[in-house]
Amino acid sequence: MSANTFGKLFAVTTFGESHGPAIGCVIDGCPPGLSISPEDFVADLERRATGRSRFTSQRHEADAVEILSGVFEGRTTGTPIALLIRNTDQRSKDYQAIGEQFRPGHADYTYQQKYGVRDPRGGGRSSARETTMRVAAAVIAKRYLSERYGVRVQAWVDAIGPYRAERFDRDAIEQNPFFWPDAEQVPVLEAFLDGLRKSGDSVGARLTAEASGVPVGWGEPIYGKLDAEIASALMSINAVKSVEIGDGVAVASQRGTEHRDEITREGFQSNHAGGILGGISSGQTIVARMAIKPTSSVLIPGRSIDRQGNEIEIVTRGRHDPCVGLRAAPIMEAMIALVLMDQCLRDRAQCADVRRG
Ligand code: EPS
Repeated sequence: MSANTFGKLFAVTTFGESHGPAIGCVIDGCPPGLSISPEDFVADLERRATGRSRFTSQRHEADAVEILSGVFEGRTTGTPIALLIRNTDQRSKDYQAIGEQFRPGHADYTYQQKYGVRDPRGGGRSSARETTMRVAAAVIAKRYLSERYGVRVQAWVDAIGPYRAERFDRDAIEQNPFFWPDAEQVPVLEAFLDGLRKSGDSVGARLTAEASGVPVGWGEPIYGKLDAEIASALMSINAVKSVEIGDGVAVASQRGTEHRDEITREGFQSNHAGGILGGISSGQTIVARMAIKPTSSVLIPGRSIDRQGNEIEIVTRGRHDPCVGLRAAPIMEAMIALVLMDQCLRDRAQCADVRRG
């Protein structure tokens, strides 16, 4: 399979399957001198991991990062950084039937058709497990962006099924298992997800992310626009079905006088553009949204076919997420941070001598 590398100057290649011996990545192009240790990965990997609340898959992975290269005495050396995480809690017998069947709404069908062969155990390479390495690689990008530019990327969930966040309290986001910005709604969400889990069904979610502190000038028109690369990066996350930048789909009903962000000596007076104009960061906060479909592995029987084309009734057993969007906030942050890191290095390569006012 090709296309497992992401980024031009900060290039991340991921590898590994959900039930294989390990997953890993190689990061090429990281600036030298950045301090990194295995402990630095713990917080973000925990935020993304399964089994940390009753509302996610109960697979328990240690997600311990081994740094195999590119770091000497705690600092990056500028050479390729290889990270490895060994899989320790595979339960492949859950997937015996799936090897011969296609879950409706899952990549099982298209992987089989495209390659003529697939590793069905845990979804193989199509598993959400692959996103672990994106989050790990982005720990390095986030640290560089934060130390060098003060960039901060934060994502949260603001819609789950029929529920919408009613208030926005940034401090609440990391205090509940839903990355939800309104603490008062958390008991309602708990009851909803408990009921959903018992019923054997799943549900979709929407997330929003902000990147603050991004300087003006990152992004490469025409075919490397910052918004285009963020959209592509977010769309590459499993189960993402829509991406919006700034006001997103709402621009369709806006007037020019409503949408434009007026500029005074104090700066922009609004941020409908989501911090990007002409594919280049404007210096305002970058705002992106994405919608994640409901997990396709559900306990409720549905119609499908097997590899021989026979019609079957399929029921997926095993340890699945009732709402995979609940684990997507750190993944969304990671993809935005990786795009920003790459665009930062690309901007410096071409425009380091430009004086910006
Ligand atoms: C996943 C199915 C489950 C999840 C997995 C994603 O795998 P398993 O059946 O092996 O428990 O646990 O998520 C992870 C392991 C992870 O680290 O994100 C899927 O079908 O995508």
